[in-house]
Amino acid sequence: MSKDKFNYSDYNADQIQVLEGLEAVRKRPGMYIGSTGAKGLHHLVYEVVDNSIDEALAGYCENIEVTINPENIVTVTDDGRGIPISPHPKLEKTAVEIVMTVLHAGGKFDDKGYKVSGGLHGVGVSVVNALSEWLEVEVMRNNKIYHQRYERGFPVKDLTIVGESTNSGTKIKFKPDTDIFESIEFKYNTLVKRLRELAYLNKGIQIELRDERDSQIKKDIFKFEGGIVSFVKELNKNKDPLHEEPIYFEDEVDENQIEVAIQYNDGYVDNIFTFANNINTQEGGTHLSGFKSALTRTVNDYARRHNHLKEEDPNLAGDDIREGIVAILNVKLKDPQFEGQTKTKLGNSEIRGAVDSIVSENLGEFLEQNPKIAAAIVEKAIKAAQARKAAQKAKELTRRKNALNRTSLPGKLADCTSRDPEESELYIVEGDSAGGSAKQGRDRHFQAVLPLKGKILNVEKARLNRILNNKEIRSLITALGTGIADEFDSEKVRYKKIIIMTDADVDGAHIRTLLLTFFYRYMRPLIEAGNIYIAQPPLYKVEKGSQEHYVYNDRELEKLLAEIGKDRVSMQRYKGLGEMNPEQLWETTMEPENRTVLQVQIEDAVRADEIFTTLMGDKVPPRKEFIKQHAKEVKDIDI
Ligand code: 0RA
Repeated sequence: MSKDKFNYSDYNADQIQVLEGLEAVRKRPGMYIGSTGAKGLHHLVYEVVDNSIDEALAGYCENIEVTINPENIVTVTDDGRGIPISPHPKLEKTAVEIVMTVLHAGGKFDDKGYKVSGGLHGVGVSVVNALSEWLEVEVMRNNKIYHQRYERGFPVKDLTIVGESTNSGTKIKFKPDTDIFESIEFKYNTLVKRLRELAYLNKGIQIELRDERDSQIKKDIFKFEGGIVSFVKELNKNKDPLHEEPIYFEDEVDENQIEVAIQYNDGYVDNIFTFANNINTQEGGTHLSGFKSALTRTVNDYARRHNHLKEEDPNLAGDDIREGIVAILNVKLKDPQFEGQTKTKLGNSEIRGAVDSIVSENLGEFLEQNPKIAAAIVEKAIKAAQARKAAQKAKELTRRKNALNRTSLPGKLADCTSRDPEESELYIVEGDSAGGSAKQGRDRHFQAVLPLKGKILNVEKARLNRILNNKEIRSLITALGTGIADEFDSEKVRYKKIIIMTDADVDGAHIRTLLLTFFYRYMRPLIEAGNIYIAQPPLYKVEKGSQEHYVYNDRELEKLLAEIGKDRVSMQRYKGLGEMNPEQLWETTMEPENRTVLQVQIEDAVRADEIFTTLMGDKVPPRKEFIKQHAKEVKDIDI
């Protein structure tokens, strides 16, 4: 066998591998980017940006620019070293072509051996290439500009020199493939959220976003010298902090970087956001558990040493110490292991101890050096502990002595006969009159109804003991069967569908927000599991001759009237659920075959927290601003 022939067949085998790799991505895009919906589409941008961020973290890049061009063509530019263009000794291709066409090739050329992107994305730019109608890469390196074009992943010609430049960097321009994605319309605000978050998590990097699709160009520049300290301040901007400057420290253990920023406010909820390699670890993990145990131990140690706690006092509980905390825990590790349902739970066991020791050491030192702040934090935790003790009795009232015995259920609950949570539904209904209709109209085999009188308490403004003094909330907890606070157990939920049904007016919207705030603050796992829904009662009943139509929004109404004409039409606008008789309520809003229910999801925990604080907290100006900004949307919901 001649040498040439040998090389030829070797080259061929690699070529086939590339073909198969890109083919696999195009065949099952969901495996690589999660979905072919909006989420997957935006992942393409994050994937490219992640590579630029890695280049910045290696110390070679300061500016990243993302532009949405007309026709949803995206350009990502950075001023890093530029993807290497040298021919690969074995594969007979340039390095840039390998990065663009071989799955997970990025790291192969990496001398730093440290890649931050991972987990959800971190699949490599080759995946973006495979899923793009076309992609063009431009590399500035060695005083030259190199260019190559690909179509659906395959190079249409070799890398060529197209000019000269004394700068260095990479520009990747791509058009997502309409054969792959449901829509290729990029959402500016979705990109804003992620790019801003990246700028917070990687201090000093400037990320610019431009939208040039309209003649009116939109543009934002994100750069935070303060990094996660700026992030924490931003999260607390509508709250009253206990101390002006966030507590901040960073350290490195075995090449794992750990940084923490903490600022307490005078509120009652805790907000700890954790990130691993720039990924929001929504399901927590080892870094979070290390943080929590160090925080609890360190504050208790301090409180004892400085006699805030007497010898006979029990330790403060973790929940008490976390009341009012806003914290960001940002770790970057060499080899992240992501677990959990959504792959957002960090699994690396070595990071638990690393975070624990860094937090106890640095936080301990901070408390010793800042006795006023330390006292404020400890005193707040002591008050929280007292309130928790006061809530104990009320909490017991929500605990059903015997899950099989229905006599301990609230009197107002019309329970269903089924005891299988999988098929059971709970309608939480505003007012006794609508509650009455729902009770009569329901299918009692699997539908339970709990009417709530008036407004439930705003949980954003009260501690647990006061919240549990509220009868409506106690009924709700008992009906759900989950218990509350440290006793909360989502496995015990008696209904897998919990449907909030309120009137289509301002009061209804308020009650719905109060309930959602309660679920978000105290029963978040139910939201995360997709158990919470919002009923969609019709807004109008339109009759013409013997025909009856139920209409759910104004757009639908216009469409219907255009179809059936406006004359001899009689129209009823439902102001409340109570105006519908039980049959109508069943047909339009409760019958599984006909109804629409909206599943409540937490798209973005940072944003959700901000919305609840703004809407339910006690600062008026930001609420006014929020309502002003969203007035148009509000009008659409409630005319
Ligand atoms: C492989 C190796 C090196 C850099 C890169 C890839 C790189 C990739 C992208 C993607 C977007 N921007 C990028 N910047 C760099 C190391 C380069 C060297 O050693 O000179």
